[in-house]
Amino acid sequence: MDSLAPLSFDAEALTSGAVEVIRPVGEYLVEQRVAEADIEVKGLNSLVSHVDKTAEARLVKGLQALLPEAGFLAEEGTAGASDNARFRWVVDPLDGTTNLIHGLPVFCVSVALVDGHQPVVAIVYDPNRDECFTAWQGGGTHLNGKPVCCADRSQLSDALVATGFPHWDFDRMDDYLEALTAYARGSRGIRRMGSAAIDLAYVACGRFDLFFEYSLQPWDIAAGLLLVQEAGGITCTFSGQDDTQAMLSGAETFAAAPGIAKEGLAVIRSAFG
Ligand code: 2AM
Ligand code: CA
Repeated sequence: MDSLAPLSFDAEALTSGAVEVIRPVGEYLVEQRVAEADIEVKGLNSLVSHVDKTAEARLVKGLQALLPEAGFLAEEGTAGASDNARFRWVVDPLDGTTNLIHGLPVFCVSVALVDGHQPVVAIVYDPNRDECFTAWQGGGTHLNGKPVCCADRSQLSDALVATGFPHWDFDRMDDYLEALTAYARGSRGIRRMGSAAIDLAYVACGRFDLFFEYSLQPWDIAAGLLLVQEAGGITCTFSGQDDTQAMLSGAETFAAAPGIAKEGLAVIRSAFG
């Protein structure tokens, strides 16, 4: 159950402190080259290397010092799960691992602090473009310190749609392809970056108008959800539920600029319904 009690810390100051921890980790990522021999396979198309693990250990150490009472949910499991803590840092040390391994400069560090299931602080740092997206609850979304918001487009036909192709869970592939077909016909175009955190950050700053993907993990989307919410966008499940627990699971992620959310969600409902 999500807590409604006031936060026991200054969210803006905590965001600034977290950025100081995250930036050097992002810079570390761009310096890395990963040899094929160093890659471990966690599951189908789920790759990890010493880079992910080193980055995560550095993040956990730095974030732990900022808010000692908070637990962790981190992709590589560095700090262990801490289900009983009210606050948890949800950490993806390297979102876009496959891109980094292939030398494609599209990856980021994604960190959120969640209160129950609601993200209250979010940072997505793209070290390749030195773009730091931040948000804290009630404070709006910023890109390198400047306020940003979702696009003001009002028709799907003018929208740029982002998605992630299914890469390990193919159960809903037919529904997914139906949605992809409808967006290909009905929008300005479709992009696939390979980092859900960057996709959501781009919805938050108006570069993308809509993002959808299924079977993600909490660390892929926790920060990005708050970035979109604080930028005036809509976030929900494929059935349109604004349910923080369901959304944070990553099972179904839909995010859109407010003016096209209804039309965009109708496509998803029809395809996945
Ligand atoms: P990761 O790099 O942290 O694993 C996009 O589809 C999302 O799925 C990304 O946020 C990415 O997070 C995750 N993902 C895992 N394996 C992937 C793969 N083989 N291709 C693309 N994305 C993958
Ligand atoms: Ca990820």
